[in-house]
Amino acid sequence: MPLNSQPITFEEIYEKALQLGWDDAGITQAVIPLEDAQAYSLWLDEGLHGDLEYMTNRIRTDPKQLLPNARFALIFISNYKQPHAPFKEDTGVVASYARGRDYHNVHFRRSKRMIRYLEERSGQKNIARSFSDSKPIMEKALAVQAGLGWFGKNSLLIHRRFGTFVLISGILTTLDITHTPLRIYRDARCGVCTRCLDACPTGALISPYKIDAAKCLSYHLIEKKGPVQKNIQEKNPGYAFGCDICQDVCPHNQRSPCATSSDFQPSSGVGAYLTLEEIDTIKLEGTPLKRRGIEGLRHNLDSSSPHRG
Ligand code: B12
Ligand code: SF4
Ligand code: SF4
Repeated sequence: MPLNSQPITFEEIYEKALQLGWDDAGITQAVIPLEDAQAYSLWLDEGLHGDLEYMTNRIRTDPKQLLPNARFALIFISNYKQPHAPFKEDTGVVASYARGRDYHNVHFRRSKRMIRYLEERSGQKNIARSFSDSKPIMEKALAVQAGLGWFGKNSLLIHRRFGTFVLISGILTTLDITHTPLRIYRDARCGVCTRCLDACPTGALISPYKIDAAKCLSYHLIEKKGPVQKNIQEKNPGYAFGCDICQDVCPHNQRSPCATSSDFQPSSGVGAYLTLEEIDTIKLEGTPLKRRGIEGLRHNLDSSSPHRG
């Protein structure tokens, strides 16, 4: 039996999302806009995904392949902004998103509780499927459609309030949810600014809104196996894992608030800095660095040169 026979409203989901620890939420039809599907197709055709084989799974433009009869995508935002950590000699900087707990796990736990709530509230089972960088689906495109922000030239979602230092998660659902559509920011909003393109140390932002993944430090220090290529090593200004440069320079991040969730605080994970000396004793379990492993992090640290101004 449903908890309550009234139609489910987005307002109650929003309240629940804040209780579960998310910082914002939006709703949109479970459909990827044609322009995003086309931009993705072009990006693949140009080979800009590098060796990221998982990116060639074209079902990411069709959420109904993940959940047949999906009507809506609920999109949730976690602000993870951290105080700026300057580069230091003989020490590698960990990208802000990776200093605390692994967001995949954090979002999985929160989504499980949200789905249980939706099931109890509707009295129905098998009505939802969650994702957070864990399923083939275009998360930023859905977040834009849900009115949560817009695309920046650094190719990231710029959230209306929190800027780019946000992580996305979502739930597809077959339920009907009463809501008032939010304003959608589809148009380009960076104006003449090109700070992210100018600051990228590897030239990965090859043109506005377009990234060559295989040039991005994040690809080399997180995704790729084995030692870091020489030409990339030379351009790494001092990162041990990931890269924040195209976000650090963005004007939309200058006044946004730092994260309040304990999950994303450096004290709950590896923190902002790593050195070769501590690498064997560091606890990677439950943090994003687990993906790269000790050997990979050693390669990263070998490659991260101190900032040369
Ligand atoms: C593949 C991937 C990567 C790759 C490639 C990055 C990329 N931009 O695609 C690599 C390994 C390099 C990477 C790096 C990072 N990633 Co990543 N990554 C993804 C993943 C799995 C897919 C992204 C994707 O669909 N790419 C395909 C291309 C075609 O899409 P796109 O670049 O977004 O292009 C769109 C826009 O450019 C737009 N567009 C095109 N032309 C135009 C023109 C105009 C005028 C406009 C307005 C728009 C527009 O249309 C395109 C399609 O929507 C997502 C999770 C997910 N499932 O969505 C996370 C995700 C994008 N990553 C995330 C993060 C946090 C990062 C890093 C910051 C990590 C770090 N600190 O090191 C860096 C940032 C690098 C960067 N500048 O993008 C977050 C981003 C949150 C946000 N604020 O947007 C996501 C959403 C994960 C999550 N669940 O939170 N990532
Ligand atoms: S994360 Fe770093 S290397 Fe990748 S696009 Fe942004 S500035 Fe360039
Ligand atoms: S740095 Fe400038 S161009 Fe890049 S995303 Fe931010 S506002 Fe847009």
